[in-house]
Amino acid sequence: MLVSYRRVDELAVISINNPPVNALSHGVRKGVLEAITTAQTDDSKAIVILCEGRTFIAGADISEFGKPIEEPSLPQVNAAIEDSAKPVIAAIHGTALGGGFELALSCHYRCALDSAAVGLPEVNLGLLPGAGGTQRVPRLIGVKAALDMITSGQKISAQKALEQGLIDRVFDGQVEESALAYARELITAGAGPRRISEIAIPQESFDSEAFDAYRNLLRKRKRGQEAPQRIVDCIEAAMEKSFDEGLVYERSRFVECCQSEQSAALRHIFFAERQAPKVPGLDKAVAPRAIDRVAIIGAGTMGGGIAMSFANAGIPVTLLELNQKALDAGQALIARNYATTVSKGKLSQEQAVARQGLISGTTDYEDLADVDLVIEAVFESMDVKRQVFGRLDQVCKEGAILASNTSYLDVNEIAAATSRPQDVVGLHFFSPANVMRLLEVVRADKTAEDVIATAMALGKRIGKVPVLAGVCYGFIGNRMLRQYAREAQLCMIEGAEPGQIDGVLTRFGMAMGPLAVGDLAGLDIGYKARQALTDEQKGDPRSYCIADALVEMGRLGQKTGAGYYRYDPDTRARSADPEVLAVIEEQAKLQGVERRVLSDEEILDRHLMALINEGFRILEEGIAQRPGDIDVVYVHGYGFPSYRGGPMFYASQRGLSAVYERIESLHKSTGEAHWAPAPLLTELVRNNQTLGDWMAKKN
Ligand code: 3H9
Repeated sequence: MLVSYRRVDELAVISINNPPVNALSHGVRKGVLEAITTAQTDDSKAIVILCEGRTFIAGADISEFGKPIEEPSLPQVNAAIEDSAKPVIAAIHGTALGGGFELALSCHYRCALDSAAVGLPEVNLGLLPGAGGTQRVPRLIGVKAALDMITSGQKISAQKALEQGLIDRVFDGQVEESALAYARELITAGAGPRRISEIAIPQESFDSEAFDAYRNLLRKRKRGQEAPQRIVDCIEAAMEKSFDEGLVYERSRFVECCQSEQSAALRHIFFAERQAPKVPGLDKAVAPRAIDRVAIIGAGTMGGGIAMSFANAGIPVTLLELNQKALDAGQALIARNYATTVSKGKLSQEQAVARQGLISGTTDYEDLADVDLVIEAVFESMDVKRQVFGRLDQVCKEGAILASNTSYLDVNEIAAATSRPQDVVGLHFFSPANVMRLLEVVRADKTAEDVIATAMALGKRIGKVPVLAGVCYGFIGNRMLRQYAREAQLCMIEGAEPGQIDGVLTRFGMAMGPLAVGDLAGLDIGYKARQALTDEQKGDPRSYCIADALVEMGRLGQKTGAGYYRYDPDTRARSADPEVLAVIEEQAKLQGVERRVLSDEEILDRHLMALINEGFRILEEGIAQRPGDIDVVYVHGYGFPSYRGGPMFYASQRGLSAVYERIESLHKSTGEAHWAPAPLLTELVRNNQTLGDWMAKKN
């Protein structure tokens, strides 16, 4: 039963049981409405709404969005709760989120366990609170605090909610027992229904200018996103309109958001993130290995960031470097990173000290004898990696997982340097590793099933989104990135300036343009990698000659103050550099390219189509398990705008036949083999099928 109703003496208890997160599906809404109606007719004196299982209601049922709304809607349920003639008390444990918190706000009193949290995260799904949240929250905490809470979508702790007045009572111990005691207390005190709708919004100097200033702030902070702007509209309406008119206004804006492409994209990413760690075909009986102690080889930026990811999750880490000096430098960098986090107020000094205390250092491989997992994060060279793995094979205990953080290299070849390839896996983190959420888990030919199960579970434990990838040059993300980066080079030599290319892509929503990213990472990295290749392996010189010329001039990117752009030594502000234009023009001449004006549309399409076409190849080869996995990789590892759902979702939204035609036209106009439409794309378009059809057939 989704919703049950029972009496405990003079109290009516409405209990919701819709695992895993008590989402407000149609059945739950109907059940709550019926129970509230029943409670009006008996001799109960107060009504308590609580949830079974691990959490209070985590929101509307997201899988119902995009389908026709079945009545009762949540606003109808909430209206019935607020109208109740008897006091209604919400008893919160776990998280009360979105529609779940809005339901609690319709109750007359809210109590919570001290471990609980509340929030309105709708904005993360391209939505706004559509069941009274934008109208009730400002009445309780004021306009500014409501704007901050609802546009950020961040959860707040029960304690903070108590201080703000969003919750009336916080207790520790057992939720039901404490909530019933609180309800009895209210009855004894003669407390009746207390409706937020009847509260006037605290007077503040928030006029239309202040609202516009807030909208402008959000244009920067939530670039390209529509829902945050609509949230401001609703909160402004809360100030200007009556409560009932405000609700009507909120509802209409909610429906608009719900039908938007942005919300569809963000909902796709929400489910894709949760789908990604699942590996079909993996025997469910396979138990993950226990990981209690981890070692990282290499204390550079990457190794240090990985070490922090584990320490942040409470897992002890040993950091190994070749010599004490390098180790000291690595540990100093970690200390600086923690200090910055403390100075930003994101961590307390004690927490930082505790986390840092979990990271110890060594220069001796013998100290790794007891660890359960080693992650190698050394220089990207097969020889060096094979040496490291040979050494790990000698010192690590039986059953230890040996992982490489390689970004491109063949994990089978690395595994072959050990006598235990079944224990070897790729764990590809993204820089800065303590911040970026993506983790590519690379399954080599002989990687054991329980190693994959462990990697997926561990990824989640350390707060990452793990995505399974097969072995190929660059796995999912970097393999696609090569095609994308290549287009940036070709657009440049054919006529575009760095600022135009980066501008087009950032306006599309990418966190940074490809050339600014190159400058940030350092142009010497790609240059060095190319030096190890033959001319044939390097491919078309037009796709790297500008980068090579800049490196040879000493322009390595931000670290030398100049790359594709010039950087102010003090502020790091970037500006266009005529010297770069001269280099581009010279290289175009040398390559016999006649420069022309490229439209923004051409630039955007070429970059996106390059990603998409390679994505289809990756899917067909089984390097990625599903289109959603590719989207998760691009959103969490490469700054692709989540509100566009990732490259494969974008392709589906644009229409596969339109995408095919665009790629085929690029193929025809350039004559380049890499623009040949991927066979899977061609097949789907020919059969008038979608990626969803393909996945359904595959499973
Ligand atoms: C809203 O409320 C709109 C209203 O304002 C207006 C209405 C009119 N629906 O994340 P987990 C599934 S918008 C459906 O791994 P955790 C999830 O897919 C909503 N399904 O667990 C997964 O399924 P599976 C506002 C949902 O413990 C399983 O539950 N609310 C929903 O790490 C476990 O999820 C939100 O945005 C849902 N609402 O984290 C909250 N939520 O096992 C969204 C979860 O098949 N949810 N599932 O893969 C969360 O943030 C996290 O799930 C939560 C638990 C923190 C609750």
